[in-house]
Amino acid sequence: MKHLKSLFAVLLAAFLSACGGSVQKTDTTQHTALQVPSFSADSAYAYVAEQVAFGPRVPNTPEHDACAAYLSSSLERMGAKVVCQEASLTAFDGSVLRATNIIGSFSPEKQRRILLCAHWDSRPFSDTEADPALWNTPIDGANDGASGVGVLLEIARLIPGMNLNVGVDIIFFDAEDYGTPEFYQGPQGQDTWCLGSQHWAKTPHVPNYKAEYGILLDMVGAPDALFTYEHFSYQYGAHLLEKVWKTARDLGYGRWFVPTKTYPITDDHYYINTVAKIPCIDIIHHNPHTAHGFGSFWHTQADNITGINKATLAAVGNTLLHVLAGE
Ligand code: AHN
Ligand code: ZN
Repeated sequence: MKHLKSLFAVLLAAFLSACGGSVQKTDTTQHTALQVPSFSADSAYAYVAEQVAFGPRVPNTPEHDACAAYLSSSLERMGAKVVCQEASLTAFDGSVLRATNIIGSFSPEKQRRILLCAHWDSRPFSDTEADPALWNTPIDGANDGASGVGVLLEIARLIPGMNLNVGVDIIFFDAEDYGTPEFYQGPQGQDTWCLGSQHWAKTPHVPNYKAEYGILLDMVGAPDALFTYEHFSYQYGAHLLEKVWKTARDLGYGRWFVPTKTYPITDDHYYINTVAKIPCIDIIHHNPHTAHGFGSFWHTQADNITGINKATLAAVGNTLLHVLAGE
């Protein structure tokens, strides 16, 4: 009898794990019994690799245009209503970039909305390389660009099964990483980074677009990524930062999400806060040991697929899924 009972328990456990493999109950310390699907790190990694396989996604190149088509069709396949916002944007050197912000909306009829975003372009320069011969070589941007988009594509895949109380808009911003290179000798312009988000913040895809808040992902793929309370995120969204970092810690991701305040970074979220007036935080890799404060791969040839870690993608993705489910 005792043996029969334990056999039954084993069979039951096997049955539950086979049938409930993609659904994970949150721990009982939370008051709401949320059903949150589990984020597939393999799937997110594949989305990163697929972007990188196009080659560098530098505006005005065929690789860039091919990736735009891949991103918009992916969002559509996942059930989003997709808008491609095209614009001609002027770069630091006066060149004109044909840029496309790609917006995927889930439950567009819902009033309460959350904005999730990342940039999808990759940098045309490797200007932090020691060797000047490499400065004009574009980067793969596996981390700087593709990692955030890969996490958001996996979230997009899962949203239709989640029965959320909020609508979600996922925006892939273009022309974030075309900012003035360190070696540039010409006149120094203002606001040369984040051209796609600056355009969207001034001219959103829906007139008077509002979201309750936004979360930007930037460089969320390195094994040793540290996510801290970046200054502008804290200034405009301290409460949201605390909620997201607490969610991460409760899920066991405290090794990545560290609640210490760090200096300001001009990233896409800056314009979403100051121009679109939507409180938006930045989950961005901070490294206190480099001169520029980012990972050592930053704007170098080392920013390729070998620097992408599935566990980091999962930490960020599962945290976002739990935040969304809690709204
Ligand atoms: C500046 O370096 C001014 N901003 C960093 C924004 C960035 C570049 N994020 C990724 N690449
Ligand atoms: Zn960059």
